[in-house]
Amino acid sequence: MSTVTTIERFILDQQPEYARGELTNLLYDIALAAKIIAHKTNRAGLIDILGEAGQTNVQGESQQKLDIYAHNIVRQLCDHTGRLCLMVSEEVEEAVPIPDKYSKGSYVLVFDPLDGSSNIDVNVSIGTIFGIYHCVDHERRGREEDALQPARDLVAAGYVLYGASTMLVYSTGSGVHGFTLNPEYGEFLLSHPHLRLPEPPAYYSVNASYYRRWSPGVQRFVDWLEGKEADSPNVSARYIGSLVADFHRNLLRGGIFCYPAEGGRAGGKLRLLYEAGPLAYLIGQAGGYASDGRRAILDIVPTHLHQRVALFMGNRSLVERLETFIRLEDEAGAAEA
Ligand code: AFP
Repeated sequence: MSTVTTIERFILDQQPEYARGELTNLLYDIALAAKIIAHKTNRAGLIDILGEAGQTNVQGESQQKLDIYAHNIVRQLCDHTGRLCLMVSEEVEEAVPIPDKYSKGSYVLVFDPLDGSSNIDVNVSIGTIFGIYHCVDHERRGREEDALQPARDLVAAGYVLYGASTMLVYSTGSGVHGFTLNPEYGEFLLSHPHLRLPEPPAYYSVNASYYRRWSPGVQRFVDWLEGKEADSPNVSARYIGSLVADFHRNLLRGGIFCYPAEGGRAGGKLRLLYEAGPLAYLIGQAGGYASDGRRAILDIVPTHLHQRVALFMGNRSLVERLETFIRLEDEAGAAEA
């Protein structure tokens, strides 16, 4: 009989001997939140029967938007355990403090509770993204400064994909490991140990309808991906418009995901702290690289919680080629002007 490895067992096995189990238990909390959110998102197709957000459903319950629901599940499962000193969520403007009645832990959780939620109504995969830092100041209760750390300092990061099946993929710095939720047991089972980006990469993912808004360097890079240059790579286009789903496919098949800056702005659409940072950490752990076009995402120190950033991530050879195009076209162009 083949061995079944549950996520609990795997996380525990990976815990170093000196550890007190705080991080291990925090990862369990997130896995539990993922199961509860998966249960809810699986029923999203029944929305016409159950009632839309803001309405009352047939059981007389008031419906919440699913991303608010997901935020509340994570917050409720994590705020009282004594493992966290602070949370930052895409859904809340300010950092979310740990209430004074609960003891303060030593980790910070940053998360996007339900990314791609505009895709729910059309039954497209969506996801949760999370990152975990050590808090900086152990004396005081959590403050914004505890969260404003570069992704290089993440202790762990991961995502949950609510797709044809629900998967939880995470890293604590020793590789990237994927677990698939077995709905019969209600348990995440190890299905994708030690994920590495395959070579050669198969796909590129970008919303090409924004082509005219990009800098010449990015345009030239996308032309190159599209096969318009003699040394173009043999990659095919795939874009879902749901970050976790696009990331997951490229992680398994190899490729590059791009969300460039537009119209001369420094940032793109995606957020540094709880989207780009955790995914950059994972892609690095899988042998790839993430950049804003000029520098590693892992090195960018956020100055505010909801900061946006241009994002290119995937197989290193493709991302480095993008950086070369930006250096040649954009930076040289700026020097001439
Ligand atoms: P929504 O949450 O509004 O669906 O946005 C999803 C997202 O933040 C991310 O998941 C996608 O990668 C990206 O936006 C897609 O953006 P475009 O629609 O501009 O291509």
